[in-house]
Amino acid sequence: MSYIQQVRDTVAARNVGQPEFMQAVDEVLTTIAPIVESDAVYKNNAILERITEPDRQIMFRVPWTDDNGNIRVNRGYRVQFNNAIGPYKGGLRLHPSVNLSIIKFLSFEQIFKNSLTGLPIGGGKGGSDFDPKGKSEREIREFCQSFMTELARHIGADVDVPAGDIGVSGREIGYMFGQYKRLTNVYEGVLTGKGLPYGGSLARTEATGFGLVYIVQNMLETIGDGFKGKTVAISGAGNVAIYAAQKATELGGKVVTMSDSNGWIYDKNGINLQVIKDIKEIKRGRIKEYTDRVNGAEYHTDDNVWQTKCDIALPCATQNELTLADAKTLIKNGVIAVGEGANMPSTTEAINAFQAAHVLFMPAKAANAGGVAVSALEMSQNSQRLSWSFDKVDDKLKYIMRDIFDKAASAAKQYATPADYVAGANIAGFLKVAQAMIAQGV
Ligand code: NDP
Ligand code: 2IT
Repeated sequence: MSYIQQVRDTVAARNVGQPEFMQAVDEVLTTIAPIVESDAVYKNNAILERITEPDRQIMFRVPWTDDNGNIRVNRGYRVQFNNAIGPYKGGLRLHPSVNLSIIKFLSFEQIFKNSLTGLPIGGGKGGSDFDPKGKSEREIREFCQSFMTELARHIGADVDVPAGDIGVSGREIGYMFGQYKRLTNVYEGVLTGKGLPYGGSLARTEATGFGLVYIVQNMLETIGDGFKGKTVAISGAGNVAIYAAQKATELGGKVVTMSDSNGWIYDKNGINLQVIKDIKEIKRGRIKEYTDRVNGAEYHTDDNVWQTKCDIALPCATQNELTLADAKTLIKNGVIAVGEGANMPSTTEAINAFQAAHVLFMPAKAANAGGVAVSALEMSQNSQRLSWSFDKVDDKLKYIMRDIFDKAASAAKQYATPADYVAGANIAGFLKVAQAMIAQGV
């Protein structure tokens, strides 16, 4: 049995009932095989056994009281996966679907994504099965404070620096930052995605969506193309989706779909983002309201956005939201490029179908790395006690996305198949972390 297969079987036996985590591990192990099999140094140092086992997994009780005075209990998580190249870094997700498998897959992916950014950040992720939907401002604040009361003892500006993810935006980061400061009496860049008045970075809000569009544009340029004149389907209507839609539109694309967990909208004239921002960022409403405000727009609850004919597809909602059947529909409708704004939004079978059909495909670890990259720039600004202009951060983001593209493209060419950015991103991300782990001993 090959070393890779042996490790894969051990990881599967040790993590029973964690399908998302195994999906992420399988993809990485399969694609880095050429590297690992070409040099005994990885096996001799047990790099695969080590890189698939988190440094530590923290699970804790989060008690809070609702507006009716009932005591409620959620489960909190922080999985600190790997700090070979920097402090653990990665978001916090608040969603009822959160479990250990989901946090572990996200944390594992973060190792390679963060490595690709070229910045000194390790891999971590956390969150809770708390459902922010329909909660009052007071309930959100109390939950965040209770969550941080335990999390605070495990994090720090040079230890582990959480940020936002699904259900966690500037509001939640603010409450958590305030509680960390009260508990520790330390004013430090312990969280990123902070508000601008207290250490947040300009362009962090935009970074993931903008970065996604920058790297997809880089990928399209390899075939002499770009966003201009293209029809773009986007899923989700949260932080990543909104700023991906904004940049895609700025580059001349027409975004015709967005969605939330209840349904999706189609606007043949191109989505009006001011309306979306008002519904989602200000009123925290449902996407259905778009049709009340924009003439001619359609709202659907059957099927999903991938039924729409488009040139470019940007899944920006959640894991496994784009299946083999969706991929086949997109391919049949002539899709040219797919860029993953969400983490692991395409199933393994969907990715295989895109690659077999020679659709340009940029995987999440590369495609959505702009968010965490600007988080790392926020850490730099906090350490320097400076704040940079929007344009300075945005320029750095563009450069970083181009660099990630180059690294993934050249690793694909050298070790796998040209334009296989899945393999390229995994290999390039892995090499740096593996070298650091070997250098630092067992
Ligand atoms: P938000 O909470 O801002 O938005 C999430 C969006 O996706 C909402 O429209 C939400 O709809 C929808 N969604 C979430 N879960 C589901 C689900 N189970 N089924 C259907 N729709 C769902 O999150 P973000 O935009 O920050 O995150 C989106 C994706 O991008 C996630 O995969 C995240 O891990 C990834 N990502 C985020 C980064 C960031 O900087 N924020 C960085 C890199 C990746 P509803 O409101 O109805 O729940
Ligand atoms: O998945 C991700 O990269 C994020 N949610 C952002 C993490 C961060 O630390 O900014």
